[in-house]
Amino acid sequence: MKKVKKILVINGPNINLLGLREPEIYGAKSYADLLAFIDAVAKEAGAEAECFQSNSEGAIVDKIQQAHGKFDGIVINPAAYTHTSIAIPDALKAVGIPAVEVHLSDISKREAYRRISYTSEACRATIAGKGFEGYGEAVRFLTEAAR
Ligand code: CA2
Repeated sequence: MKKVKKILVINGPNINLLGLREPEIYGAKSYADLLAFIDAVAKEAGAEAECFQSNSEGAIVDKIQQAHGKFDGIVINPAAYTHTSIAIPDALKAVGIPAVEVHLSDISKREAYRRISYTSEACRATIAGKGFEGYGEAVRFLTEAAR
């Protein structure tokens, strides 16, 4: 029997407010819609997704550390911490779990300060500008990678 792959999906600051403002950048759907989307994609891929959101960098680092030995892959949208945090990529490298970075918007085509990602060097791939579908691609990629 195939083992169900366990994928941890981490979202950073303000992602819980999706849909409230800037729908032209982040879409009109809510964080609850995102959770339902990820759950459906994971089930279809033969995986189980656990979603975690925090506005705190330290809590995200703690969650990555606790994932060691428990998850087959990590999907991470560090939100604004993408462009500032060194602790998050350090934690990803430390646990060694295959990770994929996701952004709803195309950060390469926005403000100059969003074009730098410290997270990307700790990830196998970065998917940006595809909205919710980016999370779907990341979950499928990691589920396949873990087989
Ligand atoms: O495009 C992405 O997914 C981002 O990671 C989203 C972050 C932003 O800081 C990154 O540069 C790119 C912002 C998260 C959500 O921001 C909201 C803003 C207004 C209303 C609701 C959410």
